[in-house]
Parts: sequence; C-alpha cells; structure tokens
Amino acid sequence: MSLLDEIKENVIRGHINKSSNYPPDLNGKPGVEELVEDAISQNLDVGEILHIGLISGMEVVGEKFSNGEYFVPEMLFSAKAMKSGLKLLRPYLIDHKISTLGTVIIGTVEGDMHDIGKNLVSMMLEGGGFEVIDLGVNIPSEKFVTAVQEHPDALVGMSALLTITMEKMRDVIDTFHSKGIENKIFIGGAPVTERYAEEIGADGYAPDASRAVRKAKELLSIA
Ligand code: B12
Repeated sequence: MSLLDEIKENVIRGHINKSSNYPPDLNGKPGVEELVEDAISQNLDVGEILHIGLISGMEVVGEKFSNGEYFVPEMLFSAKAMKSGLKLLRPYLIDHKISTLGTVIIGTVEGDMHDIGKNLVSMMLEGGGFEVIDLGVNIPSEKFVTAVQEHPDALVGMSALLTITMEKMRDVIDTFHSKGIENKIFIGGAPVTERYAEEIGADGYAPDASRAVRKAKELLSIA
C-alpha cells in the first residue's frame, strides 16, 4: 500500500496517531499524524497528501455514514484524524506573504459544527495572500453583521455542510440587505451549489478551497 493510501485508510479508520487506542486493532501503529509527517519528510506533493490522502479518506467516511455503516462517533474520530494531518500541512499551505490582498471574514453558519472544509478554505486564502478573520462554527447572522461593521471592506465567506443549515445563509444575506450592508458574499460546503448561491443572492460560490481563492480574487477584482 502506498503512503498516500495508508493516510487515506487511517482517516477512514479514524486512527490519529501511535498513542491513540482507537481503533483498538491499530493501537501502537502509526496513525494519520505520523504518516503525514513521513509523507512530508519524503517530499511528497502537499496537494497529493491533501487530496489523495486526507480528503478522499473523508469522502469514504461520508459514504459509510450515508449507508449506515458508520455513526457519529466513527465520523468524529475520522474528523480528528483528518485535522491532525491538516495541522501538519498548514505551514506548507500558507506561504507567508508580506502584504495582504484583502480581508476575508469566514464562518460556518448557525446550527452547523462542521469546520474542516472551512478551515481548509481559510488556510488556502491565507496562503493566497488574504488576511482571514475566522469566526468559527455555529455563527448567527448578528455575528457576521458585527464582523463586517469592524471590517467594512471585507469579503464574507459562509460555509454549511447540512441541507438544513444552508438555509441560514439566506438569513445572513437577508439580514445584510435589511441593514443596507453591501459586502460581497461567497459561499460553499458540500450541499451548496452555484445555482443555490444565485437563488439566495450570494455573489459567488466555489466547490473547493483552491477555487475559493480564485473566486475571492475575482470578487475583490484582484487580477
Ligand atoms: C466529518 C463530518 C462530521 C464531523 C464534523 C467535524 C468537524 N470538526 O468538522 C461531525 C462528527 C461532528 C459531524 C456531525 C454531523 N454530521 Co457530519 N459529516 C462529516 C463528513 C464525513 C465530512 C465533512 C468534511 O469535513 N469533508 C471534508 C472537507 C474538506 O470538505 P467540505 O467540508 O465539503 O469543504 C470543501 C468544499 O465544500 C468547500 N467549502 C467548504 N466551506 C466553504 C466555504 C466557502 C466560503 C467556500 C467558497 C468553499 C467552501 O471547500 C472545502 C475544501 O475543499 C460529511 C460527509 C461529506 N463527505 O461531506 C458528513 C455530513 C456533512 N454530516 C452529515 C450529518 C447528517 C451530520 C449530523 C447531523 C449527524 C448527527 N446525526 O448528529 C451532525 C451535525 C452536527 C452539526 N450540528 O453540525 C451529513 C449531512 C447530510 C445533509 N445533506 O444534511 C453528511 C453529508 C454525511 C452523510 N453522507 O450523510 N459530521
């Protein structure tokens, strides 16, 4: 099995590191943390570690949850394992730029606790030269309002992973309109589509973190 396949497998199994005793049969064996460290020290491409190792592992976890093979605890271990790998990739995804292209306020909408995708978008935006103000998860409309009042030129990014919480994006946009706030807004998250973005009046949508950077530049008219 290749190192990238091993990373993927350990995300699927939710095995964080050697000292983690979940799942019991992998106790004492290298987990996502050690395997990602290895991949980095072997100079494997960071994009491949991210996409072929970590993200594709998480896709399988989603499928297993959908078909009833996994429940929330399994998903949670996988999320922790994935985060431990992302933490190690962070310095490679963020190339420290001196001047910033602009500010992006980002948050996961109210009722939604998913933050892996949002964190990845934040990292890629920082790597792309933006200053990122990450509000966190479960963010109600008022918090987005306060944040744009503090950063009037910022682009606003909203993330939602649940079909029920994506409707909160519409609420934030409606609140902005009712208060005369004109900051540009872009949205993303697994259930979100370009069409949905248009329907709720968002200015943009991106399906993944690298296209989020391109979309942010486009919305802020940065060549
Ligand atoms: C990990 C996970 C969890 C973890 C989250 C941990 C964490 N800290 O994030 C935990 C265990 C907590 C969890 C809980 C739940 N989850 Co969950 N979860 C997932 C899972 C497996 C992976 C999500 C993920 O991290 N993907 C990897 C990242 C990299 O991808 P991403 O988030 O899509 O982000 C990318 C793009 O979408 C985009 N993007 C994301 N945000 C933004 C923002 C902007 C501005 C832009 C431009 C782009 C962008 O760029 C990102 C990077 O490329 C998904 C399945 C799936 N495949 O999506 C289910 C999934 C999202 N969960 C689901 C469900 C049902 C739940 C629960 C309701 C389960 C329950 N019964 O309790 C709870 C809800 C909790 C809550 N209130 O939020 C369902 C949602 C179904 C639906 N359509 O609504 C899914 C789809 C699983 C399934 N197949 O059924 N979950």
